[in-house]
Amino acid sequence: MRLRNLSRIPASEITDEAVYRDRRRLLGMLAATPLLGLSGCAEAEPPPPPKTRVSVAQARAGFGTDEELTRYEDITSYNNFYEFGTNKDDPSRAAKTLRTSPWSVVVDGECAKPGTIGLEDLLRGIAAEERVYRLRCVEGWSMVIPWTGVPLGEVLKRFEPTSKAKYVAFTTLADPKQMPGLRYRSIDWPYREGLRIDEAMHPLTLLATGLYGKALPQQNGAPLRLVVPWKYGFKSIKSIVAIRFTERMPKTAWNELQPSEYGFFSNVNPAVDHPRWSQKTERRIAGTKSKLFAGRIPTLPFNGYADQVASLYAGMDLRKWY
Ligand SMILES: Nc1nc2c(c(=O)[nH]1)N[C@H]1C(S)=C(S)[C@@H](COP(=O)(O)O)O[C@H]1N2
Ligand SMILES: [Mo]
Repeated sequence: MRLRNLSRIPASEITDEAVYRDRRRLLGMLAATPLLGLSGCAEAEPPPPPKTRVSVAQARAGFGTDEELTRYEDITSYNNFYEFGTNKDDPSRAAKTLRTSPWSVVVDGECAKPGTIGLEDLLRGIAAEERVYRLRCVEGWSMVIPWTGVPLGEVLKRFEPTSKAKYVAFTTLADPKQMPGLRYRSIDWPYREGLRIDEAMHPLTLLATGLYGKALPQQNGAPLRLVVPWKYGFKSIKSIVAIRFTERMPKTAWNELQPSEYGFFSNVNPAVDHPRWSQKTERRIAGTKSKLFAGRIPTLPFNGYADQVASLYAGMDLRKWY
C-alpha cells in the first residue's frame, strides 16, 4: 500500500497537501474493500450523554473572533465537497449546476412532529445571525469564515424531539445527475453525518445559509449546511436533505470508511494525532496572503471553543472518543 511511504516521513514534515492527496487515495483503496469499513468500529458502545450543559449565556460570550478573515475567493475556491470531485478546485467548477431551489428537508425519527418541509418554512421566524467561526479541516488547514445562519437547536425544537432522541443524523443530497463525484464509489453515498443531541442543541452549532452576507455558494454546501466549529470540518455536512432524531449513534460516512482515523466525535484536538499525521498545527488560510504561502499556527483544543464546549465531554476519555 502506498500509504506506508507517507507514514515513514516524520509527521512534522508532511504538508497538508500531501495529507489530502493521501486521504483521497485512501478512498480509492477502500472502495475496493467494502468490508473494511465494518471492522474496528470504536463507537459500538457510546458513552452516556453527560449531565453538565453549558448555558446559552456562557456560550454566547464566546462567539466571534478578531482573527483575520479568510478571503471570499479562497473560501469559495478551496473546498472539500467530494460529491463534486476530490480536488480542492473541483467543487467551485462542478457545483455550479447544483439546483438549490426549490429545496426541502425530510425531518423524522424520534420526534412528535416529523415532516417534509420546504427550506423557507424550516427557517421561518428564526432570526438569521452572523457568526465568524474558525473552520479546521482534519487535513491540517484552517479558515476564518463569516457565516450567516440560524442556531440548529432553534430549528430542531420545532419538531419536538422525544426523550428517546439521543442523536441527530444528517444526510446530504445524492443525485448522480447533478453530482459527478457520485460516479466514484469512494464514500458510501449519500454523505452522512451526526451529532449527539446536546451537541446539536448547543448554541454554537449553526445551520448556515450564507457567508460574507451573501447566499451560500453551491460549493460551500448551498442551500443549507451544518457548521460545528469545534469539530473537524468533515462533521459540517453540506447540502442537507434529511435530518433524523435517533436513539442510537448514527452511522457516518467518514467513520464507516475508516473508523480508526475518523471518529464519531472528531472534536479538534491537538493532543490526539491522526494515525498518519500530526494535528498539533494547522496552515491558516487568511488575509491577503496566497493560500499557498499561509503560515502554520498551533491548533487549539476544541478549535479554540473549549470554554464553550469542553463541559459537554466531562468525564470522557478524548483519546478513546476521538
Ligand atoms: N456533503 C459533504 N459535506 C462535506 C464534505 C463533503 O465532501 N461532502 N466535506 C467536508 C469537509 S472534509 C470539510 S473540511 C468541509 C469544507 O467546507 P468548505 O468547503 O465550505 O470550506 O465540508 C465538509 N462537508
Ligand atoms: Mo475536512
